[in-house]
Amino acid sequence: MAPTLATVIADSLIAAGIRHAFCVPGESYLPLLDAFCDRAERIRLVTCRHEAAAANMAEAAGKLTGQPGVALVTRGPGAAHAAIGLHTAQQDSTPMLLLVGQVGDDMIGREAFQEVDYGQLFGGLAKRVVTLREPARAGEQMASAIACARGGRPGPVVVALPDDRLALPSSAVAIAPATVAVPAIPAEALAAIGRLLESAAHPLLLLGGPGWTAEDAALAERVAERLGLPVVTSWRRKDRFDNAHPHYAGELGLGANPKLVDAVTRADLLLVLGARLTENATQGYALLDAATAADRLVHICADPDALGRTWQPRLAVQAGVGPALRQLATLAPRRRAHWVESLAALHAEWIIPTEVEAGVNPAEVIRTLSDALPPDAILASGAGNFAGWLHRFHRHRALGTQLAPTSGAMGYGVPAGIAAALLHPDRQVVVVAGDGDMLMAAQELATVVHEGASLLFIVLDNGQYGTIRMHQAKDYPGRPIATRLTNPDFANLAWSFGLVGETVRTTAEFAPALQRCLGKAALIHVLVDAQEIAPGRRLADDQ
Ligand SMILES: Cc1ncc(C[n+]2csc(CCOP(=O)(O)OP(=O)(O)O)c2C)c(N)n1
Ligand SMILES: [Mg+2]
Repeated sequence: MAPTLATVIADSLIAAGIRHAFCVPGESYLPLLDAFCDRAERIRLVTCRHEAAAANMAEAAGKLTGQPGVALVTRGPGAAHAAIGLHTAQQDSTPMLLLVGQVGDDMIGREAFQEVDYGQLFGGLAKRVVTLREPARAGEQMASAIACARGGRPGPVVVALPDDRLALPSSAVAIAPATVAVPAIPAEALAAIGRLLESAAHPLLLLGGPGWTAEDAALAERVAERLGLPVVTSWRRKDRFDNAHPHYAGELGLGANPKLVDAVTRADLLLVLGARLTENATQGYALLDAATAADRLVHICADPDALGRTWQPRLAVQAGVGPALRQLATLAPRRRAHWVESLAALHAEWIIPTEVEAGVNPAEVIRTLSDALPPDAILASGAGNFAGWLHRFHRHRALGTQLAPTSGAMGYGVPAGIAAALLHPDRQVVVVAGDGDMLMAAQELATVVHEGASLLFIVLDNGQYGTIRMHQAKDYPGRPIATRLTNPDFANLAWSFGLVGETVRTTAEFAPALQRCLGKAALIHVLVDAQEIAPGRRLADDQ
């Protein structure tokens, strides 16, 4: 078939090394859908049941591959549904492309059927919004959009597709976008960091952010060992460092270990690598203040906008994670065994499973799961108090094993896990969801079966939007409202879609159920007592 603007788009994705795209089809972009017919061997088009899920799957694929994750959605309603994936890609700094239909140039501006101004709708979410209207420039614009999504601080790019242009013949060639080399730490700054590390008694290394490779994660271990540094990971970036490594001290985020927070507050040098200093990682911007930042913060980040954003560090360096780690590994070795061990001990104590007064113990469930999984298993979750057990008691052992939105988006874990299972059919994928979280995306159980994916869903069902209930109990005791939920029988729901379903009513029932479900497309419905609101904590009031 002769090349068209639409075929150049599909070929541009392939040229960039993208192997999966996630869609809900729409009549607004039929020529592009059609282009996938002849390219099925080179790029797999996954059919989803909701655009939020397609966008979340694309975001997860972006996280896992480092290439932009691609979602294709129809104009207007499809675009509006997909917005949540863009928000997560923005907050999580994930490269992503949203290819979205648009009304034809012949009628744009009349508020035609499903017309939306994407510049206005997505202006605050996307790094760039481009419209492909000139067939001869399609190759250039696609490579540029992909380069934009990957470059600097990665993020989402929206590509609008006017429907009267897509089938036009195109002379453009699909071109692979350039890879931009990330800067290294300038020699003077490296020497200054070396001096600060030399004189610090209680320094800490805080890891996070995008752009990590497996080699970087291995190098981070060498750097921590050589420089005598305890390691803390930023919120929902636990897979940047082996959680079983003797230098690992835990995660800074919502529900962080108070003793760890205290230790970070007391550290005389905070070496932040790759991470932005976000609200949740900094405990509501309370970890530092203007004076202490100027004194003890060293911030290395590829994104210049993250440097000096909230505090003015002693040293702020624009450098990529990989080059920075290679350079830090050349600094003079230092031993701080007591300091490292004391923080590791805090962490070891923190991950001892907490108790419950009633019902299944989610801490034991996660510990059992964590012990049973191979180190490369991928864990996906959305938002809710249930994630507190997952993040605290599961040990991530390798990079690319955590899919959790720093945007706090409910409904993320289900599609993210499905994307992971499709990208890595040889690895065990587990979605841990709350009852609220699960039903924001349960329609995608159909996608699991339709696409032949194999993954396990664990639903921690406490019959409520527990997080909000917890806040109500604290701020409005005795006045719960809008937080109680009436749920389906999740095991039966799973069976009805064609998955295996199990129900677990006691802690002891979980391990055998898990053994029966690993390696299959399955769901385990775990009934949790509504009063057990967080690890080791019951609701403050008794309603
Ligand atoms: C898309 C979205 N909507 C609403 C919220 C607000 N919110 C945060 S947690 C939560 C409740 C989560 O319920 P569930 O998944 O059952 O987990 P639980 O807290 O009960 O463990 C809500 C409504 C959100 N974070 N994201
Ligand atoms: Mg719940």
